[in-house]
Amino acid sequence: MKYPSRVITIAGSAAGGSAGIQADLKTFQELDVYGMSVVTAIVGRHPETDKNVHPQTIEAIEAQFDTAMKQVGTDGLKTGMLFSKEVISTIANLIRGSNINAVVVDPVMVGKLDSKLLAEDAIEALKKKLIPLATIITPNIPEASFLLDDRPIQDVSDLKQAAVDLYSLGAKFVLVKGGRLKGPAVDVLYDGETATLFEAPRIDTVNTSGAGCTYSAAIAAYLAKGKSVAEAVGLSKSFVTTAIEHGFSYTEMVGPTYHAAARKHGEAHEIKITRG
Ligand code: PXL
Repeated sequence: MKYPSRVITIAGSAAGGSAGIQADLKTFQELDVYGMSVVTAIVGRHPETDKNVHPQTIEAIEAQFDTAMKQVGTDGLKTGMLFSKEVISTIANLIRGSNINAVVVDPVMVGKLDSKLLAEDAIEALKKKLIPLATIITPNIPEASFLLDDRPIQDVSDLKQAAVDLYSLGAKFVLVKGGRLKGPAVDVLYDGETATLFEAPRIDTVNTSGAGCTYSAAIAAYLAKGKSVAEAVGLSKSFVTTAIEHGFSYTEMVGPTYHAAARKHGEAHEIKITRG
């Protein structure tokens, strides 16, 4: 029997189930990879104290990674919410010590419901210690802008320039996601030589919680299955676009992307791919 490829997510637990570890594991399941998790923090707002981020200890983080690697091993890894510089350094050391080929770093900073997912003093560790170990980084516009000292990103040409400039941080590929621009949802992939544009139609919905997590989890899953980075990005954009199209909400709050959409509705969005 051929076993499914294996992927670890190192991220925060999002109690509402739409983002973070929960989105990642749902995505892994949909894409038939064996999912494992290292929880860095628990995100959930206490109704009285208002405390929203409940960090895990470095010991707990190391213990989870060690268990997953010893019990199973892995073909790929993604990082989401890491929160502190101590956690980022710990994760960078664990990755460096473990010979993993496919490393997706999603530099999450702020959640859709305004939860703060990265401490202010953690950005340097992210840039210097973790991003250089990445196969691919997947910032959205606010994250790319923040990594580039608050540079405004207002159109596709700014997206391309951001991808080119972020490449100097040392990741092998940079994917800057333009979902927050007007018009079609265009993402730019840059590999140090060529920019490739991935375009999907804009979907008119507010229910996009977890879209970024889902996208980077899908990329990690496809890389673990042996796809090239460009193939993994195209397939994952199609997957997440279908999930966004079928997003919904149980309450008046922003709701989740629907991870099972591609399976249930039997459709995958066409993605227009052009050299830019
Ligand atoms: O969507 C980004 C995100 C990532 N990780 C965790 C989150 C969120 C958004 O709320 O809670 C744990």
